[in-house]
Amino acid sequence: MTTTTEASDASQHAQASDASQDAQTPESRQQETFRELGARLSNWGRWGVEDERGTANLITAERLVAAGRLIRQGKVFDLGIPVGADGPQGTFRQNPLHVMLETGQGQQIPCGTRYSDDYIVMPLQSSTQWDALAHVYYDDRLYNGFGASSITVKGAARCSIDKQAKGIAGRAVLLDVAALHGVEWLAAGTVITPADLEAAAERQGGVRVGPGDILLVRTGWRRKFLTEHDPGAFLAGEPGLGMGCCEWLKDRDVAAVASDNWAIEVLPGEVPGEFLTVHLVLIRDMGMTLGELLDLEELAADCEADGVWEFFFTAPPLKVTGGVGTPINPLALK
Ligand code: UVW
Repeated sequence: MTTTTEASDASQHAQASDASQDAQTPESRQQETFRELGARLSNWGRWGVEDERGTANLITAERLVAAGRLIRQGKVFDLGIPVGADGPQGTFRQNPLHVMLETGQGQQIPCGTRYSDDYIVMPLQSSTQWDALAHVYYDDRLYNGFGASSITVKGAARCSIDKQAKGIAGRAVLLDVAALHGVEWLAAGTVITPADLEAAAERQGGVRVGPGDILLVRTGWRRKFLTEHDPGAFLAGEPGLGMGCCEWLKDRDVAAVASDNWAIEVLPGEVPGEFLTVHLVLIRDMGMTLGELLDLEELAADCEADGVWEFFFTAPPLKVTGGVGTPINPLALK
């Protein structure tokens, strides 16, 4: 249930957005703080005051049917990184720990039956993942105005990942920004701008990114890890989306964005002293779920070879009750 304060917060945010839109000029946009940008691009209230799915709502039945028609060649690409000890974590998150509970050895079961079982201990953010809409927030408000007190040690009562259980699946487009610039990977700190996204689309035959689409952005950062096997260098920074891309995504009504780096956004960020501001605007203000640590290498090579940069994409979240993220193994189907 939404409290009155929360509902009125959603509507105030929407009004602030309208007012701020009227006042914009190209010059003042460059000066915008992330709070102002967030207010201008806000989707609070757009799908109702109780909504916890955000831009996933843009994947309509009609768009899903059209996306299904993109499966023409029977090719399957799995975009998840291996879930195991050799992953890119090692600083504030650990790699998944996989432990065998049973190997079959020493079991005494009639008729000789033996079985193996296992379990896994992992941060939900340590492998290929979706961020839930409860993953980041500021000023004590989550997406759609829900209070930050809805996140406790028991999990997120609002905007948790299980609220996205019916998605995310639909038409996806890969934009290869590393290939656009002719490099194996972009350097850490490289800001991807709307002009880069436009130029990548142009280089890729003018592929269109439109309403309800899932956008995959390749920076080459996965290839860097596969080449160097250096979690420290992988996590020290990254190339990624700059703040300007938030408006580009909103203008196109993109449903979700995912990348081969660990935070989708450029790090260090564009404003010294600020951290994860693209996350804040996309997740908290626009209600957009972010996909991180995807392996886009095989898919990018195939798209380059056949010139087809659009496909059906599916990456169902685990229904972790109250979870603020989920491991996924996304599939791209052509
Ligand atoms: C943080 O780094 C906090 O989040 P993410 O895994 O979404 O990049």
